[in-house]
Amino acid sequence: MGRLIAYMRRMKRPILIHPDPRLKKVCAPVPDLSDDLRVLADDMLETMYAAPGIGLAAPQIGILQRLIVLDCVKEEDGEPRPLVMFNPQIISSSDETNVYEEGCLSIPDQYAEVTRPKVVEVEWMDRDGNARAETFDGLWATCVQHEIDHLNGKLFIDYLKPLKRQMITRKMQKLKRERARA
Ligand code: K1U
Ligand code: ZN
Repeated sequence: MGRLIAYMRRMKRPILIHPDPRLKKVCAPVPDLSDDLRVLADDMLETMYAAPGIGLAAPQIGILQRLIVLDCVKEEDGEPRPLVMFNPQIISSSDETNVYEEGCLSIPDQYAEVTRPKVVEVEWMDRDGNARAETFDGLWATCVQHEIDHLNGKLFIDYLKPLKRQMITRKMQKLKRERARA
């Protein structure tokens, strides 16, 4: 696909809401980069910024491939830092942990504290096919772990006690019924 057509096809995609079997699947590695995959990554950034969110994983839009996007620059006047990661892998994690109140675009308006390693080193392939590695701390570390969990069929509510998880799941089932009726 030509660059112009790839750009013109950029669009926001609908985000799946939990519970959905596609959000529980282990995603397949991306074997080779293509223009279609670059369009997908751009669409995911568009979808993430519009939500608004600080991350998005391909299974959240029904694509079961190992691709995530993130931008944790929260300041209104901050320079955006969109990251596109194909086949991201955590290669080391700190013993020190961090507690963050997480949300999820597939579980709207529900937040809960999750404990994760404070610092992680991640390797991935970028939008241009280059191998990249970086150490992330704070919110960036939390977000990249949350997104990689999505690629393994894991949601932040899987870290919660069963009763709390069940309560949130029931709320989401109700939300989906209401949205289907509207
Ligand atoms: O993966 C997702 O569902 C996106 C999720 C990422 C995330 C949030 C918090 C902790 C870890 C990972 C979100 O972006 S939820 C929305 C959100 O956190 C937010 C939205 C607007 C401004 C700031 C944050
Ligand atoms: Zn999420």
